[in-house]
Amino acid sequence: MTNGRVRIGATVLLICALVGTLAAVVFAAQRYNIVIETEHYNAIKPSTAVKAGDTTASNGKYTEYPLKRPHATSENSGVQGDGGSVYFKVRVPEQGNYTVWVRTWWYDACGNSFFLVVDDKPAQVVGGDGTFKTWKWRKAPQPYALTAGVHSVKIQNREDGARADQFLITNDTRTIPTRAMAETPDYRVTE
Ligand SMILES: [Ca+2]
Repeated sequence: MTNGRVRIGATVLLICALVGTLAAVVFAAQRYNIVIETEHYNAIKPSTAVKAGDTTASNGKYTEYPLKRPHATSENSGVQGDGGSVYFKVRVPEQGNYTVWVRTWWYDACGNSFFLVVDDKPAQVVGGDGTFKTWKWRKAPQPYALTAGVHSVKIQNREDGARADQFLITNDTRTIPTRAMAETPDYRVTE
């Protein structure tokens, strides 16, 4: 009798645990990792240019603020870049807080940042770190509260010699990109 009660109790606990797990799976917020190649822009404005033939860049291509001679004058003149940019339209499937990462390559300490402009929100500076001449993901300092629907993303020149390969928009705080990611064309708005 006692064994029977224990067995029933264990069975009830197991069922509760299974129902709880199922509910957690069903009701967990959907996680989205939206990845776009920078060379797949909707618009590009000089001096930002596309470069091809880099086997270390995803899809072999990237966009850059070409190196100038003399180097590193744009950010010292108060102009902050030359107005060049790449512009994208991205479909966000669900309302939420999204972090933007950009896979970038820096020339040196005077060529290590971009402006990131999402919709009409204030520009954020991406970069400023000291890892040079290798592709690395850099995160925009602040996440964005985005509605479901189409949003604009602009990567704008700030310091010459800076390159961008891909960007990632994610509502998953556990996503910490370390290498190139597969593009998600479903979220690109091409019209
Ligand atoms: Ca690329």
